[in-house]
Amino acid sequence: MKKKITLIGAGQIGGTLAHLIALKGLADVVLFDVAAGLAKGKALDIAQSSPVNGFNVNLSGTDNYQDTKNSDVIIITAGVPRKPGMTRDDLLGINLKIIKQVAEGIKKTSPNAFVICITNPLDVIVMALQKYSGLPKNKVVGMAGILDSSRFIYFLSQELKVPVNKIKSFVLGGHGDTMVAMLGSTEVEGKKITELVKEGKLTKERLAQIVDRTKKGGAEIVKYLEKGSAFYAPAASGVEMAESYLKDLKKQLPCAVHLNGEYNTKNIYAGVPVIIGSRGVEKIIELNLTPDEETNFKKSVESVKDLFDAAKKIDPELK
Ligand code: TXD
Repeated sequence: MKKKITLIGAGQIGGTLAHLIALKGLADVVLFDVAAGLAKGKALDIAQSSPVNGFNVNLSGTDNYQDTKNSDVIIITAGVPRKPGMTRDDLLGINLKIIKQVAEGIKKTSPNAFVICITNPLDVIVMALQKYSGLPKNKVVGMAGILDSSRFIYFLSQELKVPVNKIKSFVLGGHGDTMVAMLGSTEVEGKKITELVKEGKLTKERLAQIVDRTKKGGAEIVKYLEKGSAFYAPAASGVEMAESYLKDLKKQLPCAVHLNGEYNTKNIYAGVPVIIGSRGVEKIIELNLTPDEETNFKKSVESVKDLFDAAKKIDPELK
């Protein structure tokens, strides 16, 4: 039986998600958007490329939640992206209202879906989505860590002239300036990056610059594009999560998930390594953090908590 993925938001990321899912033949796609024409037009356009690329999935567009019912996966990008000079947090007010509408729309029509939220400010929006929808915490996750980790690995590969598949690393914590690059577990061709620094192959200063560029990776693209934000790498990251769920790949992926004591953190969403399989978030991997990583992770969680307090002021229902 063909699986069904609904994409709530048919904008830059939503359209790219639809195209990637179609090219991989992963599932039938329903593009949902309040701008119904955008959803219908993109669905039809991608469908018309199927003879060229040889994929065989159904694509449709709609602004009616009934058309999205019984989805296996829902990927949410509904919301507004940043403009130059804006922080992700500046999007809170408007995107909180939007995610409340989306939660209402999906909770009855797809109660068993694996829900991947991409809308910013990610950690607070995904937490609000879970609260508004009441869907199981292990089935409502945020996409950010895969994107941040991918940016970090790419920058390292450019610096060290090493293929990206020879570098292992990930970024944890909130999807913001406080995100934590896990240097203690970063390996380049099997060697710890701290060894490369000792051997003088990479200076501490240069490594710090690369970490900083990763934190600002989104803003760098927003500056170039002027209108809109990154969408190819975010879409690729969302598809990796959907695929691990649909094919029960049990991949270990950095995702924003509900913590209930793990990493000494309770009742907040933050980016940590998890196993994604057919039951959703199947396991939260608890790493031994270096003292630096521990301090930075705590700071990152604090910033998510502060922003969630702001969200509760906007909508007391989130209490
Ligand atoms: O790593 C990450 N999580 C981030 C997330 C990476 C990049 C971008 N990030 C955020 O994703 C970005 O800050 C935005 O909040 C979302 C979506 O970014 P995108 O670039 O796709 O924005 P677009 O192109 O504006 O698309 C948003 C669509 C647009 O077509 C609107 O009409 C639609 O959302 N929209 C809605 N759809 C459904 N329901 C409602 N209420 C709604 N409101 C707007």
